[in-house]
Amino acid sequence: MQKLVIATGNAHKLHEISTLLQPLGIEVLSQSAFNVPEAAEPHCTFIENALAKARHAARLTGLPALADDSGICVHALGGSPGVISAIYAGEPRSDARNNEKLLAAMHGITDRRAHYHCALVLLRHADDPQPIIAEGQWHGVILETPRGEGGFGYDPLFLDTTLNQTVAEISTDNKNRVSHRGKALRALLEKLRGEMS
Ligand code: ITT
Repeated sequence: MQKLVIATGNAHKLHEISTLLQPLGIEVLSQSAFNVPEAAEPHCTFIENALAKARHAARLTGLPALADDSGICVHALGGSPGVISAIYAGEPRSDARNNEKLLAAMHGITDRRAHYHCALVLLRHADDPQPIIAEGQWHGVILETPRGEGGFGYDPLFLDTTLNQTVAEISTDNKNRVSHRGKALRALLEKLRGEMS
């Protein structure tokens, strides 16, 4: 595989995934370079939505495609916002309003445990019957006030209790070392290598 389309419209995800794929020598292309419009994400599981996005991009570009569907799952909220993390506070999407809504929903809740989940699907072509699938999780807690300027989404509220830093306080490289996306991508690459050997 020489070229790979990253099936996302999220520039932060694209940056994290491209950084992780850099050592492989694959030409990583953004779906926006092909004017691929946003895919529908009607499903209630991360993995189904990731498959839908990868298939959409592979079909429209004629190239292998890798999609990421991810979100934050808060234990005390029964796993919410989950698959609707990007639009938790409605359209137009806004990280600031999503964070405010999450803080309001967790007002007075002492169990602050949460995890990020990432599902990755790689399709060699649109009708690939054997998608390469990998998932990863990152456990932490939701703070009561945001901290840090980096990252995106819920990163200023998500504290890694081992590092004692929010994700918005760490670099992309450090995030990729421990994140849900980093874990999923390393697992995916392991499967890809196994297949090519
Ligand atoms: P694409 O569908 O185009 O990939 P998206 O942002 O809409 O972009 P998702 O539907 O997978 O992607 O929603 C992911 C949302 O989950 C994202 O917008 C954030 O709100 C949250 N999220 C996922 N991973 C995150 C991370 O590493 N840091 C912060 N928030 C994250």
